[in-house]
Amino acid sequence: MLHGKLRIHTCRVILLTSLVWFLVDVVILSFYSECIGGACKKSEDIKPGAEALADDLDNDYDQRQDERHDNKNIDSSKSELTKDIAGRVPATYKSTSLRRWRPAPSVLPVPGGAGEKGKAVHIPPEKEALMKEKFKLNQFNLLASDMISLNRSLTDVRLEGFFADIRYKLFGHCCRCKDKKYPKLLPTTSIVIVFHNEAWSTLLRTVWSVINRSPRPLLKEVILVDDASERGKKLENYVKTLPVPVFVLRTEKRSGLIRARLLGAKHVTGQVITFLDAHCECTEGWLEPLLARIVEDRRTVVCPIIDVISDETFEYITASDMTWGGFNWKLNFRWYRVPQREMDRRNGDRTAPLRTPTMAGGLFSIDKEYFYELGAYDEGMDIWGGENLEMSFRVWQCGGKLEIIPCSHVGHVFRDKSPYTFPGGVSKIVLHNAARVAEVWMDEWRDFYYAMNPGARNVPVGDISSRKALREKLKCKSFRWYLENVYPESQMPLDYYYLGDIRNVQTKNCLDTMGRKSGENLGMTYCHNLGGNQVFAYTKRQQIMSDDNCLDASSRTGPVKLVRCHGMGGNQAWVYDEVDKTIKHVNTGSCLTKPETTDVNLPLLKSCSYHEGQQWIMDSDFKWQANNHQDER
Ligand SMILES: *[C@@H]1O[C@H](CO)[C@@H](O)[C@H](O)[C@H]1NC(C)=O
Ligand SMILES: [Mn+2]
Repeated sequence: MLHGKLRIHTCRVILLTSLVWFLVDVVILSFYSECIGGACKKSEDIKPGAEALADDLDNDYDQRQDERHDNKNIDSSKSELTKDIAGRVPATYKSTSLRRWRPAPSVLPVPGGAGEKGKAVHIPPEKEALMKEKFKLNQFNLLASDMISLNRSLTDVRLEGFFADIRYKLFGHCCRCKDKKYPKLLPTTSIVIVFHNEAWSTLLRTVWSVINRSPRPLLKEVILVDDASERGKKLENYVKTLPVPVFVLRTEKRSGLIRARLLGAKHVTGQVITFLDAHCECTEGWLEPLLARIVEDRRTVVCPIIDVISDETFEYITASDMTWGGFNWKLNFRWYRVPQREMDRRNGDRTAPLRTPTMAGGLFSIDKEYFYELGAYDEGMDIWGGENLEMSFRVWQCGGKLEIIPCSHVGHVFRDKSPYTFPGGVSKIVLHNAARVAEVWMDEWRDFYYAMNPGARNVPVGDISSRKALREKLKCKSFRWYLENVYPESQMPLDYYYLGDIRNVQTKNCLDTMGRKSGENLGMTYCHNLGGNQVFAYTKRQQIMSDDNCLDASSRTGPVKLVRCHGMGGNQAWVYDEVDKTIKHVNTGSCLTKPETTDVNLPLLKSCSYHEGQQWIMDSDFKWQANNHQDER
C-alpha cells in the first residue's frame, strides 16, 4: 500500500521534472535558435540567385551585388554612438501634423491566378521561345510578369514562428512583427519611383502594391519619374484612374537616378520621402514600421529588408534578416553577415532595428526636411552608382542613423545584368562617382580605393568643393570615427603601416592575389605598378591583407594562402622587419620566401636564413598613413 503510493509519487516527480526541463529547453532554444520561423532555411534559398549577381559593374539602378559571407574581422573597439545634436531639424514632429491610421486590409489570393501568394510562374514549353524573346527587353521574365495580376497576393513574410510565438506568450513582448504596436499617429509619406524603360506590368505592380498595402491616410501620393524612357504617354491616362494621387514627371533628357530622384523629391508634399525601385512589391505591413522609426527620431534613415523576386519566375523569396550592408576596397556595396556585436546590442531580438554601416540605396525612407538638411544627393554624380555609399557615410558621419527595419519587407526583382545603356560607358561613370565618395568622405582611407582601382586616378572627380563645404557646415565626423564606432568589422584596417605592393629583393617580383578567392594560394608575378591584385596593407594588427583576405599559413612550411581575415592574429599574424626585410610568420617563426623554379608564381614559407630570397620591400608610389605610427608597433 505504502509502496504503491510511493511509486505514484515518484512517477509524479519524474513527470513534473521532465515537464520543467522540457519548458526550460523550449525557452533556451527560443533565445538561441538562429532559425526562428525557418528564416535560416529561407536565407539559404536565396543564395544561388544572389551569387548570380556577382558581376563587378552591375548597372541596374539599384541592384547591388549580393554576396553573403561571414565576417569575423571583429575589432574590439568601443561601439557607443555619441550623437551630435546641432539643433537643426527637430528630432520629432508636432503631433498635430501626424495622421491617425489603420493597417491596410490584406490582399486576398485569387484562386487559380498566376503567381498568387508569391508563387513561381512556370511558362509552358510551347511559349519558351516567346519568353526568351521578351526576356531581352528588360532582363527579366516579362512574359511571366505579364501573366501575374497587378494586385497579386503575397504570403505574410514577417518574422514569426513557433519559438517567436512561445517567447511572445511567455514574455509578452518583442519578437513578433505582427504583434508590434506602432504609434497611433504617424507622418505621411510620398513614394518616389524613378524608372527608365520599365515594363508596364512590373512598374504598375509596384504602384498597386503600394496602394494596396499602405495605410491610406499615410500615403500622400506616388510620384513616378520617367527618366527619358522611349515609350508613350498612356501612363498619364492610366494613373488618373487610380484611387490615390499618382503623378508622372518626365526628365527632358536622360538624367540618371540621382538627378531624377532629386526631381521627384522636389514635388513631394508628404512629410517623409520613400524611394522605391520600379520593379518591387511591398508586402503586408511594410510601411508602418518604417514610419514608426522616423517618428521616434527624424534623423533616422530606414530601409526595409529587400526580399528577392526571381527574375526567372517572379517567385517571392524571403531574404535573410541576418545580413547588413558593407563595402570593400573597391567601394562596391556588399552584404555581410550581421556581427555578434550588433546582435548583442539588440539583445538578440531579430525584429529590432538593425544599425547598418551602409545601405543598398534603392529602397529607403527619410524625413523630407532631413533629406535636404543633410545635403540630398551629390549632384555631381552621374547616372548611377556610389550614391548609396555616399549617403550612408554622410548619414552616419553627420549625426544621423541608418537602419534596416526587419519587420518591413519589400520584394525587388534582382537582375543579372542591366538592360540599359549608359551614356559615356559604365565603368567611367561608376569610377567617377566612387572617387567623389572617397574624396569627400573617406579621408586617408581613400587610398584603398585608388590603390584597388588602377584606372581611378585618371578619371576626373569634378568639382567637390560644395560637398566638402557641406561636410564642414554639418560638422560631420571623420571616417576614422565611422570605422571605430559604426563599422569596426570593416575590411578597411583602422591602423596600418603600409599600403602598396610587396617586392622580393632577389627576383624583383611582387606578391599578387591573382584575383583568387579565400582558401586559395597566394601568387607572385612581375610587378606591374598598377595596384589592384598587387596591393596589400600591412596593419597594426599584424595582418597582411588584400581587401577582405589575409595571408594565412597553418604550418611551418606553408603553403601561404589567402583566407578571409578573422582579425584574431593566429595563422594570420606576420611581422615585417624593416632592417633585415623579412616577413616572419609569428606562429611558426618561418619566413616568407621567393618561389622555387618549379613554380615561379608560388611564394613559399621556409625557415629563416636571411638571404635575399627572403627579403621583401614595402615601398611604392602610394602614400602611407604608416610612418607616424611606427612607435606603436
Ligand atoms: C486591384 O484591386 C482593386 C480593388 O482592391 C481594383 O479596384 C482594381 O481594379 C484592381 N486592379 C487591377 C489592375 O486588377
Ligand atoms: Mn532594380
